[in-house]
Amino acid sequence: MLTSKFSQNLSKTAKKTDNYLKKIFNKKNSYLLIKPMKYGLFSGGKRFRSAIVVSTGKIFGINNKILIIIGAAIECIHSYSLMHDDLPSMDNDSLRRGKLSTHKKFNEFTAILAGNSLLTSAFDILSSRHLNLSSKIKNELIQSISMCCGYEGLASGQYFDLTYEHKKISPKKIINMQEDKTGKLFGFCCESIGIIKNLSIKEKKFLKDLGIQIGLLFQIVDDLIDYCGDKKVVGKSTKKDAAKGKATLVNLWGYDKSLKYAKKLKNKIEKKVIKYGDKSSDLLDCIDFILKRKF
Ligand code: GRG
Repeated sequence: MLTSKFSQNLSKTAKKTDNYLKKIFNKKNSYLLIKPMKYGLFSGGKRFRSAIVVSTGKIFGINNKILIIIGAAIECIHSYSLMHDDLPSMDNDSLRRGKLSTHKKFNEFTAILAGNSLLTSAFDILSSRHLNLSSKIKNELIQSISMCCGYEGLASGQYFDLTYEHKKISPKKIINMQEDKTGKLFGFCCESIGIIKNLSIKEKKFLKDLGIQIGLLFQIVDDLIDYCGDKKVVGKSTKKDAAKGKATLVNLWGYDKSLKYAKKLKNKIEKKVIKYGDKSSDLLDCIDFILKRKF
């Protein structure tokens, strides 16, 4: 069960993130792509990446409004990646967050263009005057998120995820692929805090690597949920990875060994976070949620 404190925090952050995003997109309803963009963006996501930004930012005493804006930009990219992930040429899924995936609700070209527009909206949000940070910091944030999403990050991870289907892939390669596909965006969630606080290169790298490990744990648990989760609870089809011959640790090692690996990884992450003392309790709650989650 989720602790009530954690679920309250998560829904508070989700609400604030959604309110910020609604303020931006509700003003733009006259543009026809806004409808599919909003469909994919406001379809009931947990906003867990926003929660990672807010809880990491809390450790360093960063203003909540700044954290919500950064989280909003990240959630645009996350929703974009899900829209494209569901496309027929990628994972070809009809269900997402308990609803028709965007290309099923609209059509394929609309989902591609709405997804692309959510990506560019993230850059718009990070460069906006509402984000009360210096141009130098905004520039570094945009540069870092760009690298997380492209050929060094999400896009590369997705490329290998699709390329590895029905092949025997080593655990090391699976982990590298998942660190790129899912970990790198989490890496940015934590690294962004180091950028805002103007920390040393070493400290920023520590935060980025911490986020990547959190993202890897999140992905491994996602694969465990795919293996044994309930479609109604998860909001998307389950048991797809085996059918598609996906290169996952669960498909390679089985459920029990993968769960054991995930628990070890969780301990490793917690040891890193604990060094931040009392202020890290919200981030520790987020990490705890990852292994407990059923959706
Ligand atoms: C360059 C951004 C970009 C995308 C193109 C399609 C693609 C490349 C990458 C896909 C990456 C992907 C789908 C990773 C899966 C990550 C994952 C575990 C998603 C589920 O996240 P949750 O549970 O979802 O946070 P909700 O619905 O709660 O938001």
